[in-house]
Amino acid sequence: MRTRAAVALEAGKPLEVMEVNLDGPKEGEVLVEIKATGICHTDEFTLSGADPEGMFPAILGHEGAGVVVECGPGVTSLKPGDHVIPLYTPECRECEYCLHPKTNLCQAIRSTQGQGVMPDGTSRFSMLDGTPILHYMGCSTFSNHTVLPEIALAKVREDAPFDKICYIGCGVTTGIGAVINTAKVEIGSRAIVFGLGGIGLNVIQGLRLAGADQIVGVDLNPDKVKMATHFGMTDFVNPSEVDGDLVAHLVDLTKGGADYTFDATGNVQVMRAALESAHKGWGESIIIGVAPAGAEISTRPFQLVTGRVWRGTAFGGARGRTDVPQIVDWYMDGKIEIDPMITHTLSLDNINEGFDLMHEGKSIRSVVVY
Ligand code: NAD
Ligand code: AHE
Ligand code: ZN
Repeated sequence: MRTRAAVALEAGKPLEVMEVNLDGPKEGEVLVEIKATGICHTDEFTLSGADPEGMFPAILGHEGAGVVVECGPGVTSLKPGDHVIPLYTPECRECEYCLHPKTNLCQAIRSTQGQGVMPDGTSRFSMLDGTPILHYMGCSTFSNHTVLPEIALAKVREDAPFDKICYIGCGVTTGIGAVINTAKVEIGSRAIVFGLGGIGLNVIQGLRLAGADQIVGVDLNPDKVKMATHFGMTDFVNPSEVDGDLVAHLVDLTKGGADYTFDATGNVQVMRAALESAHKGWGESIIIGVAPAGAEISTRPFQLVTGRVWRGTAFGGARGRTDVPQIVDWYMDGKIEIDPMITHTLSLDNINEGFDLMHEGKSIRSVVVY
């Protein structure tokens, strides 16, 4: 079939909206009509050329929601008409990782996914002249139609609005999951969240859900304060307004350091500050941000010797097929909020505006509605 997609032809260039060819689903695969997709900072990261796994031409996008159109041979858990959220972290329920209680990082298709192809080693997308186009994070939600493996789709309830629940495909689940699944924050905790964007705000709403007493937000952009306060931030720190050392200021503000700190910036200097503002003896720092190729984290080992813990999380530690339908229920039941964070709604033709808004710090989430 033919479909319309925003194609990343090369790093650092705007996406180009065009008609592309899409082959039907093969064994174990599913054709999905994408109804809406968010634009995550990770899409920008890959488009910028900073992603060691970035390859072009590719169809980016990994925060979508849509409807099953056709199932390939052997697909048993989905049927045409089902509402689904694509999963860049699949859940095969069979691999060593899925069977281990301590991780959500299903590895069943990770190597081909990283190469931009389906599990059989080929792409379903191509230009009208036949040139192959790569998939991205196994999702490619910047296309009106896409093909995914069955294990990379969460079936969700049909009364949930696509233009909101698409955000559960990455940002919402990553932020809330980092608190609930990865850090396992206890009631009464003190926490610091670095970066009050599409992920950091969801960390904040996760912290409120978990019953944290103090939620400090740190961002260079003061325009983020209003929204962060709405979601539960109790104190705001703008590093550019702190006299002297940021870490010392945060340790003082949290009466000795935070029980939990979260990096949602992708900046390795910020990651260090996050680790070092965690409480001596027990503070845990969770890295969520994705850092550019070649970037490395550092700290004095003494920081860890004296009891701080440095950890990371992908997709908030969520097992997508199991946990995503539940998070959709939380949204539909009013337990979590999504609507205020979707600050801009765009058409596919205007998708590059979403990247401009992100660069200008004017959006939290831009959502493309097909
Ligand atoms: P975003 O652009 O919406 O938000 C980033 C925020 O960080 C902005 O508010 C910005 O002002 C702030 N910021 C930037 N530099 C800062 C600094 N030095 N000090 C303080 N604040 C600073 O991005 P997002 O969509 O929220 O994504 C955040 C990060 O999380 C990105 O690196 C993204 O790639 C990553 N991410 C990781 C996962 C995962 O599974 N681990 C999932 C989604 C996103
Ligand atoms: N390709 C990058 C790493 C990118 C990365 O860390 N991705 C996160 C999800 S970000 C979603 O917005 C992730 O899930 N990582 C686990 C995985 O297996 O990719 C690089 O540095 O190579
Ligand atoms: Zn993302």
